[in-house]
Amino acid sequence: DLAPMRRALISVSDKTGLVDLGKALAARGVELLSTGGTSKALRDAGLEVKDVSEITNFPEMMDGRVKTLHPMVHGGLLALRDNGTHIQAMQEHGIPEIDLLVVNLYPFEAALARGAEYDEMIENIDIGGPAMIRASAKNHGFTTTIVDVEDYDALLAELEANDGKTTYGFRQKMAQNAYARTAAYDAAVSNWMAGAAGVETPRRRAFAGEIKQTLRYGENPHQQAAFYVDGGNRPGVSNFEQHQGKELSYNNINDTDAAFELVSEFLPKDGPACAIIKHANPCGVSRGETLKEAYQRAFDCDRTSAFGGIIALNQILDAETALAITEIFTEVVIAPGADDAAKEIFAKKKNLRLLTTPGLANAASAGLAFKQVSGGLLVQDRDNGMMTFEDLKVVTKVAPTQQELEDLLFAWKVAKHVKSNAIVYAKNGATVGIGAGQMSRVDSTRIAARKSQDMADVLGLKEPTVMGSVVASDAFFPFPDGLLTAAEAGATAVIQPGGSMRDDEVIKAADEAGLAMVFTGQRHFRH
Ligand code: 93A
Repeated sequence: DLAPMRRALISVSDKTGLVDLGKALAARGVELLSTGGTSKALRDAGLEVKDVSEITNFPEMMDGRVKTLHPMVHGGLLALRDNGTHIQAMQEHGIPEIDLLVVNLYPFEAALARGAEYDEMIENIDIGGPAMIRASAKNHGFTTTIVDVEDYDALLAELEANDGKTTYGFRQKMAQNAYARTAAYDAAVSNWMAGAAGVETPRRRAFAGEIKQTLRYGENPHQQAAFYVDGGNRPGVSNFEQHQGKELSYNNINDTDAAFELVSEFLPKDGPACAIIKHANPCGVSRGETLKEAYQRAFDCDRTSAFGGIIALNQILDAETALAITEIFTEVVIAPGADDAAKEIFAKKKNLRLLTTPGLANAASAGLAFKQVSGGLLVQDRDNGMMTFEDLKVVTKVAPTQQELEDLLFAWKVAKHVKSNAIVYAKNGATVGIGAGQMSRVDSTRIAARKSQDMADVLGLKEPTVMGSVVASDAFFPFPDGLLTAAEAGATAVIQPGGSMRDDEVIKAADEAGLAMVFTGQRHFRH
């Protein structure tokens, strides 16, 4: 059993809660040791503090680069209190035992977020802090290591409940958190350096995450799950504000991410857009003169599948759109804001979750995407491929009309967010048939057309909406069959990457069917 805590070393960059903590510890008779800025803050609050430099007999030097890196400090953190030779060494050198370490690190991540210059980034790499954290955490049999301001209260509660001591379980838990913190810190440094040095595929890569939410379960109820965020500031599912409704589930988060990333392809300045997602695939995407129209046309692509879907909007949710959305059951709505009238309408639907984000995500931004495979991670650049009119190459005798061109690019953007094999029919800025996740491209082409026929039946239309549409294929048509299926369904123009061995055959078939076709030269597989 340990003696009650007698000495704490506190060295923090983020001074939040520092004075209260210092006072509470002092009130328990805990002696405070500290570094420059931290000492000053504690002293200014009227507390008695000993400077680390008094113990090391060295001044803080080299702009603070060397302040706690000393055996007088590390000996006190690392010494085993039940080991004769360790105790002897402490006595011989007058090393004070440190029972509690409270450290938070130089704000490297904050410097990264504000885009600081190289030299400033370097100065924000904390060396002494992580060294102490790792030493103290190793010695958790005897020392307590606190690295998060949010744990100050838990520490004080622990001392209160245990006569001024901490339990082994508490110290162990804090040590685990401490190592995750230094790992995340070094991951941030290493990933920043990979970018700064232009290392494209670093031999080693560090990953880290911080819990945002424990989840009731994973993809299925027998799977445990939690949501970890990497501290990035990309607007979206990692930094939404939830206004109402139950907690998000694992599948909700996955689908909401898919919905928001898709709708973020459509800049607000180009007009309202809406995406409805089911099981990570869109079942309707549309632009509109108004947000309500965008929603309704997205809904009309596949009303059956849209039930219980996730809706993403590229503009602030207004009352008329909110009203239209509440006509059926929807799991989640995510938008870059919602006005008060819209919030009032949603308030009546207790189960509907409304999430707002600080803006849209930048579809063109660089970043990494991870996929777990047995024993490792596949890492690639996120698919930020963008296509403009100028990039398209017309390969058929007939060229697309202006309206077709616009729809082709629209369908192409949607296809990028549909699981392969992806086929997307679109007309007048709205999808009219989506085929996703099939092993055969021809099947996706057929399924999408059949969905359009189904909707024509539901809406009481004479002909399926796919008549006179354009079609996008996420990868090339390896044979003419898929393309001909689309033509039979009623498509008049095609967008696809091209690059098949049989491009000639496919182009010939398109010409014979009177289709216009453009090649993008870029593929959008999504598996
Ligand atoms: O420059 S350091 O890497 N060298 C050190 O020896 C050292 N010791 C503590 N940074 C060091 N620290 C860090 O100083 C702590 O991790 C903490 O973030 C900060 C607190 O400094 P101050 O008390 O002067 O505000």
